[in-house]
Amino acid sequence: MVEWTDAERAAIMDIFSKLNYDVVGPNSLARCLIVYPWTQRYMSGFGNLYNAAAIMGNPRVAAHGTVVLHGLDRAMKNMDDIKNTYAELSVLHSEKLHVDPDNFRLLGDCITIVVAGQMGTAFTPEYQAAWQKFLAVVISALGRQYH
Ligand code: HNI
Repeated sequence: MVEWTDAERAAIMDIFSKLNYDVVGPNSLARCLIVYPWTQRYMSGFGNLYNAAAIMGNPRVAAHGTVVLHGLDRAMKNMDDIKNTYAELSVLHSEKLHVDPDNFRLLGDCITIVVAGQMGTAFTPEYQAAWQKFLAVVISALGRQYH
């Protein structure tokens, strides 16, 4: 069971309250596909990923980026039981999509960079500490069903 202080809970809630999921999601996933091009292999059905401009303008990438942010929103709303909240999602990524779990950390890093860019100075070291802990729990839960 993950323990959260009141300050950590408040920081995570405040961060999400400030995010536009339709901006952060698409920018984060596009960034991940550009910075770590091997992650594109999972999006082969997404159409044109030929270069950074194509990826940034790809509507399937944008739509899926938003889906990912709403996935994180579910974890935020279930901070005391992220592991079970993500059990099915972990099985999906493991057994159906065969996503290498290391890629969760790569996408997580890209999301963090976009969140920091969106929030600017409001993304304090204390906020980042809570955010990194939240992402670590999410990534651990997503990797839970991998064998
Ligand atoms: Ni991920 C589908 C959430 C990381 C590749 N992913 C989903 C769905 C959610 C989701 C939610 C939709 C499930 C459904 O349809 O029921 N993915 C997340 C979250 C993270 C994550 C919260 C980590 C922060 N996914 C990744 C990574 C990759 C990835 C790192 C590959 C690099 N995900 C996929 C693919 C799909 C997917 C591929 C299916 C998309 C589709 O439309 O078929």
